Amino acid sequence: KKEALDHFNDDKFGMFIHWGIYSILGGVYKGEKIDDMKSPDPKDGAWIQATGEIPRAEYDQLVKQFNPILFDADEYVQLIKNAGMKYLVITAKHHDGFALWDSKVSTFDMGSTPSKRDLLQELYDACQKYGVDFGLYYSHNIDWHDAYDCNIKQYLDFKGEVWPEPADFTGKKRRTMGANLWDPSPNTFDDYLYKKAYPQVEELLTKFPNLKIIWYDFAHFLTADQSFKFYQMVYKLNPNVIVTDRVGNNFGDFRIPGDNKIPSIKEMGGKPWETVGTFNNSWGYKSYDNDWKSPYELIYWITAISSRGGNYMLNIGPKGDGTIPEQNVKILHAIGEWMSVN
Ligand code: FUL
Repeated sequence: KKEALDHFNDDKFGMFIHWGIYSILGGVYKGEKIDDMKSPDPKDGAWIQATGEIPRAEYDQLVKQFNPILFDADEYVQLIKNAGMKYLVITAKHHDGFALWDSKVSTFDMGSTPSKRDLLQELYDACQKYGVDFGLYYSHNIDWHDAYDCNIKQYLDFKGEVWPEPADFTGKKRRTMGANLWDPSPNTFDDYLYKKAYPQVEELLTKFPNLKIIWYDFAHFLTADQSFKFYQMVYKLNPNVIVTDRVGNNFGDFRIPGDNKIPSIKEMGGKPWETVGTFNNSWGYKSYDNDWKSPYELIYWITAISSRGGNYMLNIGPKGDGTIPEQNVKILHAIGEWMSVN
């Protein structure tokens, strides 16, 4: 583990990729821009199902439309390399529950799309070819497709409160989603864990022997036993894979301060850490979010973070067809130029 963590720490700069069936929508559903304040992450295109309260059966239809014929793994990895990035982490499964590979335990997956391609494998192979470290994001707790009601119930029981708390991510008070169980999954949480989440994590670790990172996220409703099991199974399957502390309950190998947050060194308590950041205000593709950070701002983030000893993982949200928004490409080229002389 120590070696794997030192290696990670030396990587310094990486690319986060949020990509899934939500990318087809680009933040727009039935002609409406879905961008209000009722979801915990209202600005995120990857949250469109929750923010837009799209029923699961309707959302499922996107699977049949996902056919990213323009995706070119080599182009992605070259872009990463040229920008001076050393690793990537891509969303194998985000909160909507869609698996970006052909999963044996779910039909809500790449295998049910019209595409015959194995996108994660293509990206993994390109990473091996160009010497870029490959990691996977996996939403282990939140799964709107197969575990939604239980997340809510668990939390209500636990805290005696509605979910989410009307906490304030953005400076504005937002509506609480507590009463709004928009389309609960009938699954028990144990069903979800044992029939979907644990087997899928195992699938991924087996499929990608040179995997470097499992990026678990958003463990707010997990018990310590559940977090530990998610942590331990990665270790047992491949002890060289490092895990985010968002696995929950103080487990994990490296720390993630809040999204888009530069922490003080003291806050990180001597552990390796990584800041994850957006280019605009969204993780998933959002067709109308043009609030791009400039290359200058991003160079500030890179230097501020690395001077504090952390890693910076900058996110792109590819479109449903597999192309990368033009502005991302331009800015990454500019960063690459700066990197090559510094
Ligand atoms: C958060 C998620 O809710 C966002 O959608 C995104 O994936 C970010 C990196 O982490 O917890």
